[in-house]
Amino acid sequence: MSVTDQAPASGGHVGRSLRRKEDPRLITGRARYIDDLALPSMLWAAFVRSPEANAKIVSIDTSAASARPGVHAVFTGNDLSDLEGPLPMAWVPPGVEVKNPDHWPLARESVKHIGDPVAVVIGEDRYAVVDAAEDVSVEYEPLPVVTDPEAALRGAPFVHEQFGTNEVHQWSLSGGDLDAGFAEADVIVERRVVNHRTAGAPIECRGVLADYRAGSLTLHTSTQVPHFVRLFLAILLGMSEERVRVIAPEVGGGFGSKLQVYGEEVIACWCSRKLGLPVKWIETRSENMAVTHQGRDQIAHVKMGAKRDGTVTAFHVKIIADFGAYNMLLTPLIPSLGAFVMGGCYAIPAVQTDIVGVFTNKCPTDAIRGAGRPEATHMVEVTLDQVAAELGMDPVEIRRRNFIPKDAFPAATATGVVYDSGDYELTLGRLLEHVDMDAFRRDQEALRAQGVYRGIGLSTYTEICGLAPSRITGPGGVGVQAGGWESAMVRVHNTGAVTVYTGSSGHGQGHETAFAQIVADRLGVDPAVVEVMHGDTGTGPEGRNTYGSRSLAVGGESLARCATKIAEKSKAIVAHQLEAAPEDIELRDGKFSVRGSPEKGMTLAEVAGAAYLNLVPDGMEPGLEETTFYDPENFVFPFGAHACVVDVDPETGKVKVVRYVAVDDCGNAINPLIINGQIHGGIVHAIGQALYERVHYDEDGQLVTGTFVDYALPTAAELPSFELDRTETPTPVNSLGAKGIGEAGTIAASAAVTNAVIDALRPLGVSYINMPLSPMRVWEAISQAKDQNGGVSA
Ligand code: MCN
Repeated sequence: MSVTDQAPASGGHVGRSLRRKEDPRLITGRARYIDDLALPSMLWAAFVRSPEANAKIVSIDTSAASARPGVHAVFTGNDLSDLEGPLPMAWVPPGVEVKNPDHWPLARESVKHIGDPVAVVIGEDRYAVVDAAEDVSVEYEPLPVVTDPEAALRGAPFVHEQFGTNEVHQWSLSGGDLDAGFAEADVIVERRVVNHRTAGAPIECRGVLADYRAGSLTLHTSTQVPHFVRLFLAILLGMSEERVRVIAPEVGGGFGSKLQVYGEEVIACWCSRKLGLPVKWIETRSENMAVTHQGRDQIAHVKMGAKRDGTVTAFHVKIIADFGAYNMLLTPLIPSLGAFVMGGCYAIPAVQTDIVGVFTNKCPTDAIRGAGRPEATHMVEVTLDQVAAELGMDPVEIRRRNFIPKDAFPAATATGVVYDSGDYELTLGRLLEHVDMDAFRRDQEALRAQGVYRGIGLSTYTEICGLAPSRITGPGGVGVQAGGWESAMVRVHNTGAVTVYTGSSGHGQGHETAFAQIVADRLGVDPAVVEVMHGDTGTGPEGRNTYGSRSLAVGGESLARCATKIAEKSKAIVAHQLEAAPEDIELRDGKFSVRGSPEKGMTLAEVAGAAYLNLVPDGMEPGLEETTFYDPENFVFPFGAHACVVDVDPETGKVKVVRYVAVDDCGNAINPLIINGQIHGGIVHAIGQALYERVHYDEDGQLVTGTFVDYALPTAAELPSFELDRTETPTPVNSLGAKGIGEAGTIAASAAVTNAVIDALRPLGVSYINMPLSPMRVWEAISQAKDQNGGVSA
């Protein structure tokens, strides 16, 4: 069942399930991705990448490659010595030492992971440059490799010798009296929770087309963050920022992996400037698997204490976070994002998260959908079920006992993070209307008698999104070197058509539709005549782009405020034209009309006509265009309750998801259809991690899962149709009352799947298991439990 088709109470466009405006071009092959773009005299780039996971570069011989027909140049790291600096890492938390080795776009003296680029070949033919790259002869002196983060923390070999350690940093967030919490606990549960490494795996791999001409640079790149890329290109290339334009055309998914400033972007621009011709590079899938940043990869030692009645008294988490070989844009920040919601939706009086970042000889990690919050949610939700089992309590009951009550909002957690709004009983209650637990337990019992091992798992989550408030994300807060606002510009044309510019940079989320709905309602027009422009730094104001489910709560609110400014100006113009008082003008049925005399009014087109004919009140500027920068006071905290039902085959260990029910609350809905799409994608992402996907390196640092044959992505064939429902608890943080939804499914689902598998396996003596719940891992856990006659397997 779904609430998606309910009409909104307001009668406007917001709250309606409009079909996405962008879809016709996307599904009829009319959209333009990087690989559809070509420029006259365009050259192609191919990279020479390290086959070694850790090695000194002894020599590079480019002569054979350079001599090939059509090759214009071969560059190595030393050729790029005029770059103004290495690739950026933008997290500088006050008082925390972060070891940050220079990370050059082309390796200079050594390589630190498989795929590290050592040279680039530029030539006329897309395929000939790949052949030529194979002719570049690189002599490496292999060095000892470390891939296991726990081993890396114990000592040598060191990924970066100069530090004499593999530890990147330590960071903690705590609140409440942990010792007292554990002292009053009747049970204490400790587990080792492994959240393995995953890939972003977008449909479109990365790609760039750089064009430097007449002192200006234009880069087309498949990115989530064109404004960040422009800033760092200007800095690294020593150019004035207004001479750099970055355009993200259609982006075929990012899932966090395109929230980055990548070396290939810098190199293509540098080469274009050097050679005076456009340069294009399209990433192969194998490259994407090896060198596009990956995510998760945390090992947590969790400890939760609770009283006999189920009240959780303390939660302590120690995380070892595998950062791979370098810090990328936000690498060390990612586990900290999880720490902000480590207490989940529970009133836990003492919570502490201690994070240690570690270098290993693997591809760097950074934000992948959820970025730290899926890991935290997994820790708290799985551990809570373990505590419930220890106490012989029902998983529903233990959650209810610990929920932050709805009248406590805005609610400060133990760590001082203030949750904006929530009603956790509401979403759980709604979930239980869909899932009859008593009936499920009876069926489960009956099925077991027939040899079917069915289990159910819950995940009641809250997350932190709407990544913004500068006071928290900026240098004075957690230390990202960027303000957290978002911009908007609304331009009403002479005819009343509207073009809006947003600094958010959507790449599959449906912004063009949802944002048009918001503006349409504030201006009394049809969303069809509202065009949403994004992803081009050459148009619209400065922007902060798309990640952290921020676009609606920050970018959408910015647009709403901007449209309200237009509406206010329109009212003043109408009042002037109709000789009424501005406060008597209301927007009603698509017209700015005089209250009480609906026949006396003007449409937006008529207002725009007056504004451009300068028929405006004395002292008012002509035209109908406004700009807004909006920086919220707080994050927003969506929440929900998910249930997963699985069948486990005890003979093979294969897990099948037979039912998935999700009740989410992202505040007021702008477009329920889009919300459902986001939740669908999010849940699949997490089920993928729980059951199938794992980036795996062997001990020598070789990537074992370099293709989609080895890295298994779930498809519709493996999954049931999801059952979605929604409640609406508005946030007081913004005027839309809306929170984010882009990552919620991913944040919630892996714990629900894992708890379901454990529930199914309990009769076989398995009480705990870590992801990925592959047939082999599950089968081993069952066998081990049989041998031990019941016990914990990890
Ligand atoms: N929305 C809504 N009502 C709400 C909340 C959201 O109608 N109350 C709509 C928004 O208007 C927007 C969409 O839902 O159209 C998602 O909005 P939001 O939650 O603000 O998230 P963002 O747009 O900032 O998207 C970022 C988020 C992240 S962080 C990742 S990663 C991710 C994701 O979105 N990557 C995606 N969803 C993705 N979807 C696609 N197709 N491709 C990706 O790469």
